[in-house]
Amino acid sequence: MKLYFSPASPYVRKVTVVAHETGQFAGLELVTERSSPVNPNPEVAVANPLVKVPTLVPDAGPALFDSPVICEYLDSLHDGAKLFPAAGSARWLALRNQALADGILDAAILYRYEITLRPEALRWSDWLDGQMAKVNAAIALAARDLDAYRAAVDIGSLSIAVALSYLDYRFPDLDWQATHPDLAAWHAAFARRPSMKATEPSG
Ligand SMILES: N[C@@H](CCC(=O)N[C@@H](CS)C(=O)NCC(=O)O)C(=O)O
Repeated sequence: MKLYFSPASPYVRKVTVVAHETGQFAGLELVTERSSPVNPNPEVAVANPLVKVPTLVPDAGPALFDSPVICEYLDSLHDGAKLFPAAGSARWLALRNQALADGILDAAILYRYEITLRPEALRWSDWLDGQMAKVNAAIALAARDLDAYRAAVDIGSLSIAVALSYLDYRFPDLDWQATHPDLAAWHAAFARRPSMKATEPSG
């Protein structure tokens, strides 16, 4: 299986954490690609018209995107403990937490594109404030609901851990830990998992 990959992408990291947690990382051929809305990568575009990473090209069947779909696909391929709970309230909490974490990433990445890709004269501070308000509100919900998932290792908890790690990587001044010390302690412990250690971002 070929995975279009960027070592800095938190969405890619979700996929590689899932691959490590489920013992499938060695089966992935990582193809490092850079892409952005103003510089789309032509090789990724062949597999994914949205031209985003992660994109997975399985040995058979269509190319898969985006990260929730790839993660669930990988989880369907192994016989160990599942990262996507099969049914019931555990499933809905895990999927909600994945969406919450992906929402943090979506807002943080839009913020980053605004300050790195958009010409300085065209930058819009209200837009930046609006994106960061989403990030902060989503962290607050992750902190409020921590007791419901603190013992879980599933797609929801690992997505939240990856999103918080991305904030630490790209927005070190945000200091969400000061406002949410319990969440910070949980995240520090989760970040020591081998799957997280093996996928630390770079670039
Ligand atoms: N919803 C997608 C988001 C993926 C995404 O935005 N990836 C970024 C890299 S972090 C990307 O490829 N951006 C290129 C673009 O937006 O054109 C997912 O969960 O996979």
